[in-house]
Amino acid sequence: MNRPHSTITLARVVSEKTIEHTLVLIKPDGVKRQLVGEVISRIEKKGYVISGLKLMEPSLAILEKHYEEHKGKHFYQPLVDFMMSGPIVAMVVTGYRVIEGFRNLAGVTDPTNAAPGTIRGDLAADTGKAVVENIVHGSDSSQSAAREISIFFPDFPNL
Ligand code: RTP
Ligand code: MG
Repeated sequence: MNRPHSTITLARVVSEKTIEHTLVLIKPDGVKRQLVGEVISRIEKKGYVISGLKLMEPSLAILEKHYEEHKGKHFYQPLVDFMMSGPIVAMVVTGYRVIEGFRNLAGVTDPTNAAPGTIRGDLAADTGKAVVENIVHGSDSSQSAAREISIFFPDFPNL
């Protein structure tokens, strides 16, 4: 059955508007434990697309910008030190509602409470350190995603 032309046009506009990008980081614990492939595999199996990818050692300046909302909290300095303790993998991940969707794939911050089936629930455990080591970071809103992608991928187009 042929749909009216106006319906097809509207559907295309709606779907273009709602495709999102999010910043995902595989933190030093994930890289050290050789979980890069596992994390990427879960993202791709879910149907999201990797649009940017690099292994890097982030500078203090980058981390201070990325974590500026946490400045002054008790875990801020341990978090920055942890994020500088080894290489990380930074990614731009793209898809319909991917910001919310990746946060659901990751599970809640505390791996003890993260649901089985999630990255943090399956692969991480709280070991009582000053900072929770929980394998991945994912942007928590469209504003955070745009801000964080511009920090880690300043040349990323179309934000
Ligand atoms: P993320 O930013 O890494 O995706 O994690 P999130 O939104 O679930 O958690 P957030 O509140 O933004 O905290 C950022 C990261 O700081 C570490 N953290 N440690 N010891 C603690 O109580 C504590 N609280 C937070 C975690 O690595 C968390 O992911
Ligand atoms: Mg956060």
